[in-house]
Amino acid sequence: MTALSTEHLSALAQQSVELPSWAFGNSGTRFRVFATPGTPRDPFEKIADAAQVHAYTRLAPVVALHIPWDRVDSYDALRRHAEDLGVTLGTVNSNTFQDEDYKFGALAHHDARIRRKAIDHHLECIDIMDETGSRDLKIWLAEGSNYPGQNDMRDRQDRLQDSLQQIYARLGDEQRLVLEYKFFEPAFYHTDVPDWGTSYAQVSALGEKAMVCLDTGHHAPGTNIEFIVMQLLRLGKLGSFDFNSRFYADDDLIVGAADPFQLFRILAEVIRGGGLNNPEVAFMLDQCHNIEDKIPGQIRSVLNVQEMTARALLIDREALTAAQEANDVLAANAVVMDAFYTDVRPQLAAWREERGLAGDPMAAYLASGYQQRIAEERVGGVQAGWGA
Ligand code: PSV
Ligand code: MN
Ligand code: MN
Repeated sequence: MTALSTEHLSALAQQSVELPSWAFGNSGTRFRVFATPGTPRDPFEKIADAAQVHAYTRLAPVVALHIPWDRVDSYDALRRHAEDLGVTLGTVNSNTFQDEDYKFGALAHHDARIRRKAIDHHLECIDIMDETGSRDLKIWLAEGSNYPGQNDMRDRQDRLQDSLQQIYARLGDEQRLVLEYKFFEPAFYHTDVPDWGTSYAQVSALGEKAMVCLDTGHHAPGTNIEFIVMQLLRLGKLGSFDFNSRFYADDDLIVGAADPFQLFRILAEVIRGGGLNNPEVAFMLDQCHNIEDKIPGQIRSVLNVQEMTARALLIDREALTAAQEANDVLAANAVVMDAFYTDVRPQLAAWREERGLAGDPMAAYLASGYQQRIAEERVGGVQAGWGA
């Protein structure tokens, strides 16, 4: 078996995955939200749970917030609470999809009042970023139309650009805006930012502090996502990932669960393009745990990212280039598949123990008693914001 080298392990030691605060709240589908015992009752408890994931894996030192779901009286207090628990506050996600006013759009709306309200919401998010020390403002827009003729798609692009310019102008020197795309839902005919090309066109017109966010669940079946990763890294515009996995639509299931090979291929392109441990690229999870316990769900997720990164690091680049240059199709493919089929778990477990962690972080967490404690102490946990 090919083993991970010291160089590989030091790259893995630097890896950092950002956790979404909403993964710790109750969530579900439009049919039902099933409550999990021990669910956090406020953002402080969400951060405490996220800190558990980091404590057992040393992989997840940053927690992303969602406004207004994580609105608190004092962001400074939230920041200090996070730091006391060994984590920091990360990306601030805006929300223009749960307000009656946004039924027909927000940043692209034709009504100046509603557009102003949506822009102001983003300016408030940047005020919060100033207090939390967050670098990134993430914008996912639920905007579009359901029927041909319902809207003027071109006017909407122009208004979107104008709104984004106003938001961009408020960013501090060290802050960035990342624009997420999604091919459909909740709009079913046209979506204002449906693909990486549209996001790229919109953010390129803003400037250097605006980048694309790639959510792995937001593509049509069969899309070659690693190609998009390659292209955005090549263009210097890959600002962040929202990792999750999907079987059908925007399932938001555990990353690497539906298609570990796809995650491996994505991470191989990240490594090839210089994106691994590159501060330009934020590696976030965007997931919901509808029926499983949330903290173990997040532990499983970050370990999946770590394991697939380790396998991708094992690709013998020299052998691969040689096979490619010799047009040896099968040999080139075999180099990639050899790395993918290598079970790195025993070596990673031993390496964790060398670093003072439990070899099996999931088992260590489950044995810690934390889950039972929060189930007893917390009554009436909050919904993540999704679902019925
Ligand atoms: C909706 O599709 C969504 O899942 C987007 O991916 C956002 O990143 C997330 O919600 C949180 O707003
Ligand atoms: Mn997302
Ligand atoms: Mn999504």
